[in-house]
Amino acid sequence: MGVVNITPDSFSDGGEFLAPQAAIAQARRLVDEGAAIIDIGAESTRPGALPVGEEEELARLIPVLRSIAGLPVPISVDTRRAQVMRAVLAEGASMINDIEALSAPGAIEAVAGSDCAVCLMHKKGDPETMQKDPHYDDVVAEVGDFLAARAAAAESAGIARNRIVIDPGFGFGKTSSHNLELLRELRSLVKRGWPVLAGLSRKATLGRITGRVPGERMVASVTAALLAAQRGATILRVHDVAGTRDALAVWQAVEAG
Ligand code: HH2
Repeated sequence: MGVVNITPDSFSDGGEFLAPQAAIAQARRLVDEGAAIIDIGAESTRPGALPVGEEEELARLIPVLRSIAGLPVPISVDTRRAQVMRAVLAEGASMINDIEALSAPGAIEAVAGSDCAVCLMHKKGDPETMQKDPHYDDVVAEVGDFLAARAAAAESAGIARNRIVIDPGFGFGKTSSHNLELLRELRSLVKRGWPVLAGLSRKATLGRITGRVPGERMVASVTAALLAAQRGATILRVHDVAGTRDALAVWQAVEAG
């Protein structure tokens, strides 16, 4: 899954793709590099980010979505608002990627009323404050229990099991040690029974390990994506598609024996 943030302030690529033409060109580039899904988002959720208004979110998303709807891959939209979900699904989006796991009013219904796929992500707290001393007794169990409960709620609302993907939400209300434990134990999340999406690309934990700024975290991100794939992740949410594909190709060649 190649990421395109149509925002002025994303931690990873903020401002680079705010102009529709830049976002459209980046989506095409990522497909050329081998992305199987494109994920577009118009609201930064980095720690400390402030929410964007619904009108502004749609004004950023819709022109880009209309232009890339013809690409030969499904388009996912990263949003937490039910009205935005309805609007982008009407414009041909194939997947809703929700960092709030469909907890906003009307969100479950918006997805249930379509046939799109959905990613349910775990986060603790809100972007504004979530990195202020997050605490878990057992992060792997707590995240897994939360996601299983949200997936069950989605299924009860009529979203078929084969439309659902779960995501531990690396960096969303988690310390580096929580993130590393979730990655180390990713198989236990896979065992819950839904495909797992992993998004570690350029995140702060990789910066802490390597001492590098977001733009210099490509090697660390590709390494983290490979480790997630080896532990059973089905979808890798990444900014650097070509490098990730190369790493996966080497791994798969070795495994093919
Ligand atoms: N991470 C970010 C945003 N959306 N969605 C899912 N499912 N999983 C993630 O890990 C995830 C996500 C944050 O990364 P990015 O989009 O690069 O930055 P920003 O939120 O600042 O736009």
